[in-house]
Amino acid sequence: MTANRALVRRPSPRLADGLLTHLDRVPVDVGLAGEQWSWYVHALTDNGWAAVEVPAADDCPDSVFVEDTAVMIGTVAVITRPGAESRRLETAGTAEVLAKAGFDVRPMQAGTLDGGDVLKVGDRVYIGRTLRTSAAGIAEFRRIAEPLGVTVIAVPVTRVLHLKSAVTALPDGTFIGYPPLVDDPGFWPHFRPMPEEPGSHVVDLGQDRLLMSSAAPRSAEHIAGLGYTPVPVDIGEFEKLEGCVTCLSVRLRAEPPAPAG
Ligand code: CIR
Repeated sequence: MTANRALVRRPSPRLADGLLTHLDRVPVDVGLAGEQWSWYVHALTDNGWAAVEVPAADDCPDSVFVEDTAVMIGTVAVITRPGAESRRLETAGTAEVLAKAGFDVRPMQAGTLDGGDVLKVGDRVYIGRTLRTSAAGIAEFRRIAEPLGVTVIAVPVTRVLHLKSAVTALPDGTFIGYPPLVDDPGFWPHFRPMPEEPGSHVVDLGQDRLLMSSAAPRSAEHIAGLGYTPVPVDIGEFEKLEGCVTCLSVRLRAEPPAPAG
């Protein structure tokens, strides 16, 4: 297993039935979503991330949002218990791929937690307490993760679906978000406001390159002004379902030990 791989999962033909919490339903073009997914995967591979496909889960409308099913802490893969019952079936496929790749797979046994609520910055792991992630889920995650050397910090989130729908971080540790959707901007050390809602989500591709939604050109310009290279990608069909750039992949940065024998 080489480093710099990313899990992705092809959209279900039932994508348009995906869950909505804060947005009104608008028609989703499933064909266009498939193309956008390919562009997203290309943006990863063009920037040095080999894509590892989790087999598609055609009966699970939200399965493309693979981030919600696993959280990586080095070579440990915490398999989540998604807050929406309809999404629980999605985790088995992710767990299987990660186990086969040699990661130490640890399924959560209690509470609920979505990967979209987990923001890792160095050895700190911020977890959104949301409609999807319960107090018991945070406690369970803490039980699994803290012995691995990280500190878990819980953050109440009320205005968006997941913590990372509101706040993500630049490689230098600056937190970014769109203030009307951030519960308490003052909570975050070094908070930098972004001028557009989709501008609050970045995926660190390494080498100062940041994957972002093409729906946030002014935020991209702002981020470019900080010395980073934005990599814009059109994920409009997924944004209609409360998805963002983070939720379409899980980056695997650590290399699991080679199997014995
Ligand atoms: C859901 O409500 O579960 C999906 N429609 C969207 C999930 C987006 N996931 C994420 O941001 N991590």
